[in-house]
Amino acid sequence: MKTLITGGTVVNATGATAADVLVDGETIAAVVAPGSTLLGFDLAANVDTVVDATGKYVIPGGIDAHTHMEMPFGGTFASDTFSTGTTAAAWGGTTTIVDFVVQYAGENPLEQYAAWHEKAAGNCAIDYGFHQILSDVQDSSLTAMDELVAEGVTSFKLFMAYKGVFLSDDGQIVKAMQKAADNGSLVMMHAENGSVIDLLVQQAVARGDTAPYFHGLTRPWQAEEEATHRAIMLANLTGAPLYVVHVSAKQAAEQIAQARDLGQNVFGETCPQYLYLSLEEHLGAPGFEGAKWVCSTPLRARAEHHQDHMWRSLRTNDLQIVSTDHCPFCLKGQKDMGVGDFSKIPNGIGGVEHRMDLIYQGVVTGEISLERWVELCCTTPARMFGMYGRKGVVAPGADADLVVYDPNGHTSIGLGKTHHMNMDYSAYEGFEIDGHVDTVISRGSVLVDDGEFRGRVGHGRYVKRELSQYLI
Ligand code: DUC
Ligand code: ZN
Ligand code: ZN
Repeated sequence: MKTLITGGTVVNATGATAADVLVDGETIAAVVAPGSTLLGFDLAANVDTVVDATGKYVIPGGIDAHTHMEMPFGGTFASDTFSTGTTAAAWGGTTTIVDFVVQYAGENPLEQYAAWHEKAAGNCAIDYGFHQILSDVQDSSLTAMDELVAEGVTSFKLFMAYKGVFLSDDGQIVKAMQKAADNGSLVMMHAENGSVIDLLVQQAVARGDTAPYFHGLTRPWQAEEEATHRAIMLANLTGAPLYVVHVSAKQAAEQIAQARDLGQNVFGETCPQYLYLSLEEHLGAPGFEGAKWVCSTPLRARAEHHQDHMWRSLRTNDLQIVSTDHCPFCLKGQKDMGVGDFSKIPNGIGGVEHRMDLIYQGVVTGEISLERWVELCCTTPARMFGMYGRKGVVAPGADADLVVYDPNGHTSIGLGKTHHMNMDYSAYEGFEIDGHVDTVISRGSVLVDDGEFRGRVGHGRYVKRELSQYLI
């Protein structure tokens, strides 16, 4: 099966150029000048399918390196299964996710890893890899880290918050970092000071400050900055590379920038919610509505300019990746567990479907370049998490994961409009996007075309990842 994508502008992180893309089977066979006969024959006449991309961008399939499909959390499960979540991702131009295997205290990481394979196998519409969450870091966890790296799980997430659920103490963090420094894997950090947050939450609830807004006030930027700084110091001590997830506070981004300026292998991601949404407008919505946007790290005050700072950090490469931290919960039956007590609202926002569109808006408004959009959403995730070459680039030999994106198209986000995630609300309801995901191809198979889902749950394969290809 051969496909030719003609007439488009191929956009890689390194540049944009008018080119045709020849797909042979599951891989990209050639990227050639439009109408080229370099390969010795008229390409268009010798393929099975021609996709006309005139006036459109042809980009690598999106990689969302931070998702939580059907995650057991907050007394319930994230509402997207691997099946619904990866289908929604495909609609939005994402062709690979890296999801988190969960290990709660006392559980065996390897058994959990096997359990996550069972959940995902045969149930994904797009390719998927795994990071491993470690909570209590036992000696057996350290041996498991080596075995997991051999399985293609080359990154480990630790938490400095959620005591009794996920939190690792500083000694446990150092142990895991020592192992990562030794075996070349990457430590991902949820950087918030959990003890301080637990105290502030307890005091707020005792005072009767129970509305969703107080979720934000009890997870202040100081708790994020302090934990980010501590994580950087512990990484420095051990020589382990560090990737800070879901950065939302400008002070935390500054900590990362300073460490990078000193030459340390420290990286950071932010998420669309921290670029677009805010404490005042969303978490602070009247009544219980703010529950829709309860996630951690929390949305920050627009008056303090965190959102502007996140865009700036993406421009300056102080932050390297945009992921979604896709962790959806329905309002009815899930978020509403926290009516009268914000601390019982399951933490999480769904957005796997909208990342490519939302970050493209940064190109439209001049926040980032076209190439930087691709770099943040496709290429750096591939490099950071050991998939580059196969994923994250439009080049011969790479998997034919491709998106035809129409800059003149339009997308209306919201229920009954563009919304395929298993959530009873949209965190981005009413957003109007300049741009449209027209065609999505995963390893040569068309998943989405012209407003129709043509993919198949079960098409997605496990991606065994290499060590990070991004370290200095
Ligand atoms: N933050 C969330 O909002 N949800 C899942 C876990 C996390 O760290
Ligand atoms: Zn987290
Ligand atoms: Zn997360």
